[in-house]
Formats: sequence, C-alpha cells, structure tokens
Amino acid sequence: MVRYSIFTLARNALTGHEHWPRAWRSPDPRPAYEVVIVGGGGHGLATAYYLAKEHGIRDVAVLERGWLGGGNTGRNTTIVRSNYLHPESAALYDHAVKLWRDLSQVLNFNVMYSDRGVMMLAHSQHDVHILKRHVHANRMAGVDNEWLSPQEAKEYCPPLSIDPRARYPVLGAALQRRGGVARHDAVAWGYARAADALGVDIIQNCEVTAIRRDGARVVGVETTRGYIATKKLGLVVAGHTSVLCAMAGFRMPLESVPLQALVSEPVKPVFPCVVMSNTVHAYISQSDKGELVIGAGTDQYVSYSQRGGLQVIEHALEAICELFPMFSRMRMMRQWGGIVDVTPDRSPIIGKSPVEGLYLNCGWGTGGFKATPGSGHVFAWTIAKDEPHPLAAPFSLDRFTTGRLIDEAAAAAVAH
Ligand code: FAD
Ligand code: PYC
Repeated sequence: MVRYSIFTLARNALTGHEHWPRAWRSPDPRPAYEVVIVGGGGHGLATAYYLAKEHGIRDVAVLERGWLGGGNTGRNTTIVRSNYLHPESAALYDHAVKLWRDLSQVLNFNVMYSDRGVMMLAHSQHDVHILKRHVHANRMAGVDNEWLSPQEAKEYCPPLSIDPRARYPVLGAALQRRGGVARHDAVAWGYARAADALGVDIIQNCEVTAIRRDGARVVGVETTRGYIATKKLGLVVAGHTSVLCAMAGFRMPLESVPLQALVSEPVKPVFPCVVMSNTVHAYISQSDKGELVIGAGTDQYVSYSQRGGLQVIEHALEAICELFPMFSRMRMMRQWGGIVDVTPDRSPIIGKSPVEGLYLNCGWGTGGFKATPGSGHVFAWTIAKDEPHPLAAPFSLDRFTTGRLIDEAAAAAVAH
C-alpha cells in the first residue's frame, strides 16, 4: 500500500507531478479470465474488489469502454439513504449504508461519506400519508426514519421556506439522519485502486461489442481490444444493459432514459443536509467544494443521449427557488445527464440471467449510487457461488414472470 508524506506531496508538486505512481495499472487484456465484469462504474469495480477480497477470485478483468466512473457513477448527485418501503429493499440498501460508514478506512481512500441526513418533503396530504407509511415501515424493519413538523424541518435545514402560501407548501418531512452524500469519483477510484492491488486487471477504452455463447452458456466477449474468453460474465452497465443483453440474445424489462443534474457556482457552507422533494422532482445538497448540487426528474422518453430536456431542469429550478428563496440569484455553472435503466417496479435486478454463466446487476434506475458497496458485495457473492446472495434473491429477473414485484416507485423518489 502506497502512503504519502507531506514530503512526497511537496516533491511531486515541485517536479510537475511527473513521479506520481499510478493508482492502478493499465494492463493489456489477457486472452482469458475466470471472471469478466463489463462496466467500470462503481458497481462493477466494487464487484471486482469483493470477488478478489472476499472470495479469493483474483483472475478478474473489468472492461470499461470509456474511463472509470464516466457513466452514471460520475454523473450522479450522490445521495445515500436506505428509507425504502419494502423489507427486502430496506435490507439491501441498509446493507450498503452500513458498508458506506467505514468504506474510506477499508479502501484506504477517502470516499468522503458524510451522514448529514436526508430529508424528504411532503407538500400535500397524499405526500404526508406516503412518507409516514415509509417512516413506519422503515422503523418496523429496523431502519431509522423519523417524521418532522414543518418547524422541525426548518430547524434541521434553515434555508428552507415553510411559508404556508407557497405553491409547494411544506406540510412535514421524513428525515433519515444516517443518510447523506459521498464523493462519486472517489468511490470508483477507491474500489479501482483496491481491486488492482489484489490483482484485478482494470482495462479502460475497451468496449464489449459482442457476447459469444456455446449453446446455453457464455464463453467470452468480443471487444475493441480483442476476444476475451470467460465462463463467468457479469454485466454491470446501467443504461446500456438492454444493449448488452441483446448481444447475448435475450430481452430485458428495462427502459433507458436521461436523468440530469446541475451545479451552481461555489459558495460558503450554507446548506447543512440533503433535501429531496419528490412531488416536484427536485433535490439539493451542497458539495464540499461549495457548489449547490441540484437534480431533476427523468425525461419522459427513451433515449441514450447524455443530456436532458431543458424544461425538466427549468421545472426543478423553479421549485428550488421557491423552496429556498435565498438561492434565487445564484448562477448555475454546469449541467449534464446520465442514462438510467428503469425497471417496471423501480427495483434493481441482481442475479442470474437466461444464459448460463452470465450474471446481471442492473435496473438501479435513478437510485443506484447509494447501493454501490452493497450491490458489489452481494453481486460478487452471487457470481462466486453461482447462487443468489440472500439479500439479492428477491431481486431476481424472474420476478417479472412470477409477479413477485417489489414496487418502490414512491421510495425511488425521482420522477420516472
Ligand atoms: P455506471 O456508473 O453507469 O457504469 C456502467 C459503465 O458501463 C459505464 O462506465 C459505461 O461506460 C460502461 N459500459 C456501457 N456499455 C459498455 C460496453 N459495451 N463495454 C464496456 N463498458 C460499457 N443514485 C443515487 O443513489 N443517488 C443519487 O443522488 C443519484 N443521482 C443521480 C443523478 C443523475 C443525474 C444520474 C444520471 C443518476 C443518479 N443516480 C443516483 C443513479 C446512479 O448514478 C446509478 O444508479 C449508479 O451510479 C449506477 O452505477 P453503475 O456502476 O451500475 O453504472
Ligand atoms: O435515489 O436518492 C436517490 C436519488 C436522488 C436523486 C437521484 N436519485
């Protein structure tokens, strides 16, 4: 493990950063691996790390068509919480929240997890009923969540307007104090460095262009850097899952849509927590650099373009300005989009596929960043043992034929 002293930092700064050691290697792909993971986002890299760390499977390649974290991992608004309605979901997301807490120490890389609290606002009686139902269900499942009056919500987040004449009046809020944010790139980099140190090959600029089968089983992938054989293939490609599954010869119950976010100019610390308004599909926090990080809903049409409709962010910003009038004269700096893969019940798919040796981790839609460590952890287990981890078992693909759906449309919170 490389450790840096103040002298190392100074020497590298004064020599034009020429002598920094690489955080991970950049190997050429080998002809075959025991496990190949497609997708170098947080979930794919976490899967590779746990395969090596917890299952002793180090003959692993992660294939990424672009750069690490360049997909939704590096484009998301980093909200972490586990206040989902159904016990299966609360258990899965809470598994992740527990891993987040000491992830920086485990990876020896600061992922800047900050449990500053996530507050979800109610603007109508319908919202009050839904959010209170979540509070009760979470507490039954051993997950913290509490109901706040409008005044208590304002005490927790002073910039919030609780003016009852507002277009979106605040009638109360559900607060998960253990929720918060983390640094998105750092999560990808931390897992990449730790996986690389255990022998995993991380191969960027390597796009999978075809999936090869021998009858019912997977045997390898064609890539822009040549053919790679494997008997175990994990697809962790978020918005491109349907494209990859089509290469393997089957269809998925997924729609890919753009989801966008934006950041303001940086200002001094002013916003102490995360606030989500599910009714208006706007959410906001402040990054450690000082920018307000603001997100909107999804576009209402299927697309692979990494940008979204202007009217969608306009709507989100109108709501943000009404809820937090002090931000009405802030300037916005950057806007971008990611492609999210949405299932009919708004819950992820983790487990086996119709092709032997091909495993799926997808359908996280608008809300998978929070699950990154837990997702990688249970997916690695599933691949290593060729059977679903108990926490992943309810999230199998066959729920769309058995009808055992896990409807998390309300908890997913972002419009889709
Ligand atoms: P990704 O990070 O997208 O990684 C998949 C990788 O696969 C990509 O890097 C891609 O380049 C690669 N790939 C695709 N096709 C191929 C191929 N053929 N060959 C090789 N590689 C390929 N979630 C939350 O929990 N909280 C939030 O606040 C939140 N906010 C969001 C805001 C926005 C604007 C967006 C877009 C998403 C948000 N999400 C949020 C969702 C979250 O970002 C995702 O669920 C999560 O990051 C998915 O991680 P991943 O590793 O599965 O996917
Ligand atoms: O899942 O919490 C979430 C989320 C917030 C913004 C986008 N997704």
